[in-house]
Amino acid sequence: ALLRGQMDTTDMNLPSPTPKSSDPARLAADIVDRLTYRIGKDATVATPDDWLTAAVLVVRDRVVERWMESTRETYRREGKRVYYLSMEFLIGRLMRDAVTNLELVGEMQEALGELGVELDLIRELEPDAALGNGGLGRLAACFMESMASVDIPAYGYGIRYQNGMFRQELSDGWQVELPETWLEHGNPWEFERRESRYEIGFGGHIERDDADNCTWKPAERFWAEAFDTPIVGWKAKRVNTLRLWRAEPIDPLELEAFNRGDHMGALQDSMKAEALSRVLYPADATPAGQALRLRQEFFFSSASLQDILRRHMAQFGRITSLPEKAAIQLNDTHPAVSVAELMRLLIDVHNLDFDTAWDITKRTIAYTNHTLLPEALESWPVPLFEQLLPRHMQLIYKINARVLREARATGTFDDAQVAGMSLIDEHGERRVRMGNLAFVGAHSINGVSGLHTELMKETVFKDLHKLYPLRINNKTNGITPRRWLMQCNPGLYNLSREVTGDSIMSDLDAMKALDTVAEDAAFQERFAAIKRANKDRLAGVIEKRIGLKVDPSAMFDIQIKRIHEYKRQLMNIVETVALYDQIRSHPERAWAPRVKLFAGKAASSYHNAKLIIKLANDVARVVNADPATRDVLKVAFLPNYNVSLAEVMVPAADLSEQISTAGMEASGTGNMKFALNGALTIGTLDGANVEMREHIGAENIIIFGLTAAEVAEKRANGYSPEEVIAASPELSQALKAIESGVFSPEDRNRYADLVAGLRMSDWFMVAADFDSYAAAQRDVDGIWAEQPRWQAMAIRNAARMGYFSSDRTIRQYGREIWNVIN
Ligand code: 4GP
Repeated sequence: ALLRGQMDTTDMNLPSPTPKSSDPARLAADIVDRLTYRIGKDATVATPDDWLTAAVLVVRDRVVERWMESTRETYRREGKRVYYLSMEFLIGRLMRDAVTNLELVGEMQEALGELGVELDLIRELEPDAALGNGGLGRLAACFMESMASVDIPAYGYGIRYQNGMFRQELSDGWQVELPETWLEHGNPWEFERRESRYEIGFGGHIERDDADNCTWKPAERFWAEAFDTPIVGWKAKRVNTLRLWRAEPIDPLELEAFNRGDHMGALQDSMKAEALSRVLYPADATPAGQALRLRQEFFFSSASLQDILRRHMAQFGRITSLPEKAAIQLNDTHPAVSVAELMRLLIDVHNLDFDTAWDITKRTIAYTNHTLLPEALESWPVPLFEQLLPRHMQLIYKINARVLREARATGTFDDAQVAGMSLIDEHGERRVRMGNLAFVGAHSINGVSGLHTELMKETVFKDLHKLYPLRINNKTNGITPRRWLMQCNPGLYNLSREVTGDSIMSDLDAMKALDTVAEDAAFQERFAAIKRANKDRLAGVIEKRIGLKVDPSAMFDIQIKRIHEYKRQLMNIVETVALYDQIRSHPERAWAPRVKLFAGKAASSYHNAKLIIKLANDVARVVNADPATRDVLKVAFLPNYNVSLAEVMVPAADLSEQISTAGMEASGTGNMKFALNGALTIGTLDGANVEMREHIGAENIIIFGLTAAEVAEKRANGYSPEEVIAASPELSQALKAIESGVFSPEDRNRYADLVAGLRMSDWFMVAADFDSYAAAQRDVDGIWAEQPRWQAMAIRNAARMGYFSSDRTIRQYGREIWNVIN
C-alpha cells in the first residue's frame, strides 16, 4: 500500500530520524543549517529575527523527538487523555520556556555565542502569544505546562486568533487600543495540519426521517483547520499538544460571482471565515454580547469535539467508552455549547439514544467557573441561538425538560427556584443560560479558591447545588514555578537552591527549607541584593518606556492586572493622593520612599476603567513633578502590560497589591507570583489571599478591610458612603482634590462622575475599606523601616508558597476530576 495507517508502523523497517545532539558545537551547526536551508539566508545578511527563527527551529527539533515519544506512549498505554477547552491561552513567549524545560540554556547560550549572537537579545524579539485577556487565559497556559510536567497526556484546544490581545498605548494618559500582530513574522513553533480539518456549520434547518432521526442541514459551512504547538514539560518528561483552530472558507472564491464582476461578493465566504478566528474579544469578565462571539465559541467547541471523537473512535472503536478514555474540561462557560454539541454528535452522528448520550456527556465533561460577576455569566438571546444553532436549541430544550423534571421530582423547590435552575431565563427577553448548561452537563463543577467555591454554592449555583450536591468542588489555582520563579528570577532560584537542594522545580514545597535562613543576616543580604538587581532592571525598563527615573532603593509597590472597579486600582490611587497630601503637610516625618507602579489593560468598552487609567497618569504627572515629594514618592503607569512585562515586574516587587473587594476576586494568580518572588502582600481576605495567609502565616502578610460576609451584609442593609467619607479626613481631602480638578486642571470635571459614584453608591466599598487600607499601608512603612524584619518576612513568603504550584492544582484535577492519576 502507498499509505499505511497511523499506528501500524511498528513492524516496519523505517529508517529512524537522526537523534538530535545537544552538544553546543552541533547546535551551532544546526542553527546555521536552518538559517541556510529553511530561511534561505547567509549568516552575513541574517537579521536578528532570522537568528531567532533559526534558533527556535533548532530547539523545536529537540522538542519534537520527545513529543512523538509522548504521543506513541499514550497510544501504547491506551490511557485516558485530558482535553482542556479554552477560549484563551495567554502563553507569552515560548523560547525560554522550551529551552529551560529541555535543560539546554547553557548549551544554547554557548552555541549562539559561537555565532556571535546573544540568546538573551534574540529572545526579547519573540512576540508574546497573547491569546488571552487575563487570569483565566494565563491559568490555562500554566496548566498546559504543568500537565506536561506531571506527565498527564493532554491536549489544549482553542482558537488561533490572528490578532490576540490588543496592544495598549498611552496617548496623553488615555488608553489607546491597537491591533496586535504576533504572527507578523510567522510562528516557527507551530505545525499547520492541513489534513486535520473539520466542517463547522451555522444556521439552516433540521431534517427528520421516518424513524424520527434528526439531521442538521446548516446553511453556512466552514473548515476548522488545526495548528499544533508542542508544550514541553519540566525536564521534557512529556510534551503535550496545544491545538488551535483557524477558520477557512470551504469555497475560497465563488468563481461564478467573480466572473459576473461581483468581486467583493465572490470573497464573502472567505471574509466570514476569517472573522471567526480573526480577533480575541478584549472583554475580561464581561459578555461580549455579539453574535460573532457565540460563533467563535461554537466554532472551536465543535472542531475540538469532532477531533476528540475521531481520535477516540480511531483508537478504541466504541463510542460508549468515551468517559473512560477522555476527560473534557470546560474553561469557564465560553465552551459551554460543547454540552449541546457533544449531545448532537452522539445522537445524530453516532446514533445513540438520548439517555445514553446524556449519560456519556455528563461523565465526560467537567466545568470550571472563574468568576461570580453577574455580568460575566454568559447568556444568549434565544432567537439568536435558535437561528445560529437550531439543532442545539432543540437539544437544550430537551435537556432542560429533563433537569426541571428531576428538580420537581424532589418536591423541595418552589416555582421560583425551578425557574432559576432552568437553562432558559424567562425574564424579559428569553435567553439561554450558559452557566446552567455547563453545570447540568458536567459531573464536576469547580471553583478556583476555597472562598470562591463556597460563594458559588451560596449564590449563583445555590439551587443547582442543592439538586446535585456532589458536583461542586474546589481546586485552588496555582502557577508554574518554572516560568514564575526559575525563568523570571534566576537569581533567587539559584540562591534558593543553595539551601533547598535541586528539587524545587519538581517539588515547590522544598522551598520550605528557606525558613531556616530567614533570620540569617548574611542570607538576607544576598536575598536583598537579588531583589535590588531585579529592581535595577525594572528601573531601566521604566525609564526606557516612559522616560521616568525612579530610585531602585525605594520600595517598589506594584499593582498589575486587568483594570476593573472590583480590583480597586481606584482605591490605590486615592490612597496615593492621600499619602502625597500627608507628605506635603509633614515633610519632616521619615517617610518610607515608595515607587507606586501600575499596569494593566481596560476592556475597550469599559468607560470607568479607562478613566482610572487616565487618573493614574494624571496623578503621576502632578506627583512626579513636585519637588516637595520628589525623594519619597513616584507614580508610574506602564503601558501595554503583558506576560513578558510581568516577568520583569514580578521579581522586582517589594509590595504586592491584592486589594479587591472581598468576595469578588475568584482567586487571583498574580498574588501567588509576587509572594513566590519574595514580595510582601497587602490584601483583603479575598480569593486565594485567604489560603495564602494560612500558608505564609498571618504575621507575614498584611491583611485589611471588610470580609466577604461583611461586604454582603453592608450591601444588603444599605450603606452610606457619604457618612464614611465625612468621618475620614484623609479620604475627604483626597476625593475633594480629585473631583475638583487638582490633577486635571485642563478639564476640572474629568473625575466628577467617578468620585460621585463613590459618594453615592460605592458598590465596590472603596470608601468603606479606605481607612483600614491606609492604616495597613502605614504598617507597611513601619516594617520597611526595619529592614531585617522585612527581609525575614519576604524570605518566609518565598519559602511557603509551595502549595500554590500549578503542579499541585493539576494533580488534584487529575485525581479528583479526571481520574487520570491514582
Ligand atoms: C479570572 C478571575 O478573575 C481570577 O480571580 C482568577 O484567578 C482567574 O480567572 C483564574 O481562575 N477570571 C477571568 C475571566 O480572567 O475572564 O473571568
